[in-house]
Amino acid sequence: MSKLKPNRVQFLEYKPAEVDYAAAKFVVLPVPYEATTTYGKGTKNGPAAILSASQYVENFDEELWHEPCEEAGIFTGRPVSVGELSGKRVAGVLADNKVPVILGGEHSITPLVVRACAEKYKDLSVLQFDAHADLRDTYHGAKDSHACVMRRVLEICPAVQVGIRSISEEGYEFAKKTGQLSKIHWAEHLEIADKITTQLSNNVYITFDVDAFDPAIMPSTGTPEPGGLLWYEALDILKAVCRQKNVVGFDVTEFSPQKGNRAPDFMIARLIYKIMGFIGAKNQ
Ligand SMILES: [Mn+2]
Repeated sequence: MSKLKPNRVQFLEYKPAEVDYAAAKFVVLPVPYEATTTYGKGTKNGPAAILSASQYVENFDEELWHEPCEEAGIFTGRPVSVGELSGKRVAGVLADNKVPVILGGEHSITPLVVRACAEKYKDLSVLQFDAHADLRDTYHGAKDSHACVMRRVLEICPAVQVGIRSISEEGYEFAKKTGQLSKIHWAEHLEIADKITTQLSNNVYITFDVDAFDPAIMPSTGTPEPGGLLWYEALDILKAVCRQKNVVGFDVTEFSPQKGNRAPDFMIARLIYKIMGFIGAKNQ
């Protein structure tokens, strides 16, 4: 069993002394990493803002009619560096049969987590929520840029992309050539959740770039795009996937909190707890 120290601020209103790694199903790892963001900055402040907002999230889920945190257990570890993330940290959590929940930080951390998940779960696919296809091979000379995330992921396992409304010519040509185009669900013509689910394998990792949401409800992100998902649209897809598939881990990235606007912080805290509830509900 991994020996992780609890973070001072836990997800939801728990004190560090009240959480138990051994009994937890979900292990939250804050990764306040920011190196390649290109437009708005501040995603390194994302994890702390999410944890802070989560203190005010109601434990009881109004839709599931129970307290997911009481049934599954949530442990929040201390902030993790990218070096630790690419090392054994996620692998250790997976080896303990827990679901890693990664709080970004910029999106470029995702391939590191996907690689660890793919080593444990052979039949893995990735479900990406994002405004951007992120299919460039390099961006500003870097292969590990946040604009190349899904290109790196596709080197590891298949992926389905949802909410997309921005793609480079290079990314489009790549998607056309490789057949990935059929797995891109454009924001303007969002498929029903079941269509998306049929393209996924049984073991699924979810990467949720918060700019998938309409910037009207999610302005707190570095590269906002007009259009995009609303709250219930996102939940419908997540619910279907979590109920029909084995979701082995997930991340939420590119969240850059803005001073004076707390609604997006709270929405992301609730999004994370919703996903936990949907995953937990499946095993009842
Ligand atoms: Mn994006």
